[in-house]
Amino acid sequence: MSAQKTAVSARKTTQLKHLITRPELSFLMEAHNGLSAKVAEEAGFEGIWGSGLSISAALGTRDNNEASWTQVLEVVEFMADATRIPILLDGDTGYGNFNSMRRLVRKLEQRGCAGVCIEDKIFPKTNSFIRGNAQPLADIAEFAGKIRAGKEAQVDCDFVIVARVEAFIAGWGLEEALKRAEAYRLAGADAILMHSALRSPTEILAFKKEWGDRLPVVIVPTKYYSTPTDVFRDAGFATVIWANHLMRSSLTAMQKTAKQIHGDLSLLNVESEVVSVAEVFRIQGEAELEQAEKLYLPKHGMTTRAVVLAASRGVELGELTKDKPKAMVNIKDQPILAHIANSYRECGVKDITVVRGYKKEAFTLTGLAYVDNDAFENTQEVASLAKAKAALSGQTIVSYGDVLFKKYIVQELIESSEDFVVCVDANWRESRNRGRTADFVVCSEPNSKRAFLSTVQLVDFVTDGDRGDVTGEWMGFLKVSLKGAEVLSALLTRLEAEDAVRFNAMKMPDLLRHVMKEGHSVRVLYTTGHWLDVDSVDDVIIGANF
Ligand code: SPV
Ligand code: MG
Repeated sequence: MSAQKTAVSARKTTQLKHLITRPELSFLMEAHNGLSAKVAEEAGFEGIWGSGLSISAALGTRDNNEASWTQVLEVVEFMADATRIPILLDGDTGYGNFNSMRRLVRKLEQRGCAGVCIEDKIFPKTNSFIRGNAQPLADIAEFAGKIRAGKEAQVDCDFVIVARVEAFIAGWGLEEALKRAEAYRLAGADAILMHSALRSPTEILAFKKEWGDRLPVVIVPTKYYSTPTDVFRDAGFATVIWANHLMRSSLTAMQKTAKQIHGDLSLLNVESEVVSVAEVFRIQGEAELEQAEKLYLPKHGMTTRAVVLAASRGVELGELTKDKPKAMVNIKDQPILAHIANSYRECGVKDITVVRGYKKEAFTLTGLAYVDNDAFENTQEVASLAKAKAALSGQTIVSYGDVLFKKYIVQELIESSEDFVVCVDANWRESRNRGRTADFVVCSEPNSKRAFLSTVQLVDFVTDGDRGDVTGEWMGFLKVSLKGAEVLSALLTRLEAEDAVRFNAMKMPDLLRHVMKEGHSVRVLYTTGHWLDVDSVDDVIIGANF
């Protein structure tokens, strides 16, 4: 079910009543738990038969009321929760006398079950196909009282009570079947289920001929399965129940799979024979939960991904990057990229996509997703980011493969709620003094106690660090929210389509300028230090103490 409100459809009780009373033949498919109920619904069935045989079998018990009625109720509740179509529960004999029946009806209504079928046998019952002839039938007046009690107990006027006649099963013949059906009709039953264990439909056809249309008639052709459905349709039956076929087919599959795995001690021969776990997640409704998490979880509880741009060589490191890109140069016995990945992981960011380019075969770290910018020699950062567009599908932090950082920087980005957020180092003068090329920025206000309390916005990028209006240095981090990721993704597509040559020359500051030009504000988080842009051999040495 979607997290959004959906239109209220007819009550399940009303739906079931309609299925049983409409002129057109209807079909109920058996289910015995939430999963099989969903399977029945997805196949297109309009209603479910909560089979006593299948539910007891699935619970590993016999169809002799070994499972208590409240245990059955639990199963039915899962089935009702999992589906929108109505359930007619096989309520056996009503699990006791008229009083048990009253309570059963009320509880079924409370649990979202649309109707119940009770059979005129004695508690504890036995399945109709096991020594049917030897089965005693209930006293007609006692059973009629049970039906009346059930009908008077129901709160919802459309709750359906079906009276099941076992006269043919017990070998009593047509006259007894008609007498019982009539008594149950007079007691208020909504329909008659006429059961038969013959291989042909003779008994139920004979009954229907005599009975006419006094009440709708439901049938269960488990034994006379070879009868064409049109025979039932032409005879004017109301509903056909396919009573146990999901349980039986799953048993076939489970027996085969268990035997195969036990024999092989390997999964190789079964994997292609069973549904994927992805299919299991689909039917469980995992996608809805993902959507709901986006709607209801606070932002910091949201999964954040990272995209690390690491396509360039880093010529400024000379010999160090002859055989490997800068991101794979070691600092403290580990590649720079390993330090970056560890810092991200410590902040709970596990889904990390790295854009490779120069010497891509040198990226030997595992646990990272790689995408390639094979045109790295003729393109810039934005073209690399475009290669990772698929990763821009939720809150994402984009950063560089040569920037080391303390984890609080990432934590602050994760906790920020704005759609576009950048980190700016207010100690920018240090960079300027070291003569590095840096992305200096002008922000809506300089770092100060007041800035801490207000929301500072990015105004522009400049290359001249001596300009009077410079307030810091961009550290290469951009966080985009779910919405920001969508905007960025669309912008990348559009810019590339508009002018590929210009696009290929674009750096991240150019992209951020476009973001601002489109009317989106970019929030600035000030920090002071605690990051290192490795762009010289000296930095590699400094990094050892970072
Ligand atoms: C059931 O499905 O549990 C039924 C139908 O009651 S039958 O098994 O044919 O009795
Ligand atoms: Mg049954």
